[in-house]
Amino acid sequence: MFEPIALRIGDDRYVFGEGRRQFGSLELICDREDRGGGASLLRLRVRNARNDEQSLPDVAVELEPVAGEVLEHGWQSWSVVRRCSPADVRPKRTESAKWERARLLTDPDLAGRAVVGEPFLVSEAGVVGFLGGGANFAVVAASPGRLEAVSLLDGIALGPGEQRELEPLWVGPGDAGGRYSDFAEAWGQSQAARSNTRAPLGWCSWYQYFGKVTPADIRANIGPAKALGVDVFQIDDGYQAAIGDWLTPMEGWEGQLEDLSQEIKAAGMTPGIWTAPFLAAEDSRLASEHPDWLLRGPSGEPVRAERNWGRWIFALDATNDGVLSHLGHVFERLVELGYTYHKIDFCYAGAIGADGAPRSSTRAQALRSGLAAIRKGIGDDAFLLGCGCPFGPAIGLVDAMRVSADTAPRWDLSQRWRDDPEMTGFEEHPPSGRNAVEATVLRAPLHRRLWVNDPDCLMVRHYDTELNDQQIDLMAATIAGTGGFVVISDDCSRYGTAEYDLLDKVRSLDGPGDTPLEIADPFADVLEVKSGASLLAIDWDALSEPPPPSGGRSAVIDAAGPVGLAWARLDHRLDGRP
Ligand code: 9PG
Repeated sequence: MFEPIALRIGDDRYVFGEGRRQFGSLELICDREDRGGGASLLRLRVRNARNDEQSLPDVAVELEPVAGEVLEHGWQSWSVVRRCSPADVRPKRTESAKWERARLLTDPDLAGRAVVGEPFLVSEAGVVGFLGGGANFAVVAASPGRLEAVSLLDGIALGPGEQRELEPLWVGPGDAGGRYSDFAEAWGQSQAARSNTRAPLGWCSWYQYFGKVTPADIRANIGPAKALGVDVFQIDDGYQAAIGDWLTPMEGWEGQLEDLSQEIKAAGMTPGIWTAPFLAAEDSRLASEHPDWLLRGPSGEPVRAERNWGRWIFALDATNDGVLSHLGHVFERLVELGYTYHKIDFCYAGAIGADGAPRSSTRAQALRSGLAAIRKGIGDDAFLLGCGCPFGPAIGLVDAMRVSADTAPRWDLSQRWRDDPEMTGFEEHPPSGRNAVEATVLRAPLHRRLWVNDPDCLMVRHYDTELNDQQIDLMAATIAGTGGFVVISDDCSRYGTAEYDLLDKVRSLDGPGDTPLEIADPFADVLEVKSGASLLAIDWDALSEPPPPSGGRSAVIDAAGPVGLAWARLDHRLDGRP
């Protein structure tokens, strides 16, 4: 199972073999190490056998293909995560704009051509995936009758006689659920994961106030949040003059960041703040004052990383020393202003790279050095939460990672997202309650092995929402049953009995449920997530059935099956009854 069959170097294919071999002007050294229990590790090194510099092609190992279902798993927090057949490649994705494919996939050219595990593929026959992630990106691509583990070397230059070690490939045939945990364990260990940081109870402004948040909204929540036992009080997007200008307040926010951090601290909570450190809006001060810091394509034009906030957004070049010292400065300053909890968002922008431009470091190295500059700026004791972030380069630098698409105060996609042609084939990506639940459940085994999993915020409110009671319960159960990192995002000055009761129920699992998690069988009809003390069961068909003819897909959830089941099982274990 998963036996290596062939090597592919650029466009050339060779029979697989271990040891040292020369292919044209490149030498490849391949070792295989037994990791016990049937798992093994494949280590590849490439050496430039020429007398001059050469640019590295991608290097792939073709493996015996697998039958049955696999898990598509995209590289960053909001990428698609879903169970599917390797034949379900979603050809429509080839029609999406390049920037959209580049933000959701490690390799935009694979969109619509393969079902990809980035950087690991869970299948019914076991798991194949790359460890590490700070040196180079890598993916495992499946299509009918074909399985390839590809190291993406981004065309970087290797000097004469120089050698480079690629991230190692972990090959673990066997039971899918068990192997998923084994892989996550090995992955975390390979890059010194920060997996033991205490997870605070948080409050976040985004899912109640969105971009229109005001200092008055923040003040209205400080007292009530403290009364609920909130430890970290986090201001999200909406305080800054422009994307990129984090230290310049938007109108109405002058002087408020300083004042609010004092008030939050005086109430006994830790101030937290949102930034998107690798982005710069086209009309930001950052972009106009430091045009040399922008990532640029071969003809010199800034690379468009994002279409959001009603404009084009550029990416910073994280290989530029000026950018790295800028990041260090911004985060030192935010700490001086009192903020020691940092949600850093849209981090994929630090890793998109510019096609066709010469590179001295890989995209993974670029992102990792940017993240390291941020960690240095905030210091070792501050809490760092990655979001919109490719996973591998962040391991060992972040304390927590968003592992899902955005949640929303509605179960299904809003009309805006359903009408967006860019989303065709990526329907699991845009904000919705369902999308947050599905990815959170399918990524549960990463919790406390790579970091603390952030399932996105919990809205327990029964006002200002399109969610019905069952959907709110299911979302709460999912968060409680996947590690219990709870960040509420409601106007909590309006909480009543229903909200207090639900929050109590979720928080009762905080301690006992916060252990490394196992998925019994990722492909089961009723998917079970187990911690040391809790069991969350989700009826998968009820989550993902197509819409009934009469209306939205949420009707399926109204049938109460998965909701009742989830809470029944959680309560069952909590009470200690058989
Ligand atoms: C603030 C928000 C919140 C949220 C983050 C992130 O695909 N998209 O267009 C897309 C837009 C926003 C987004 C995620 C994806 O949300 O996850 O919690 O902080 O930014 O702008």
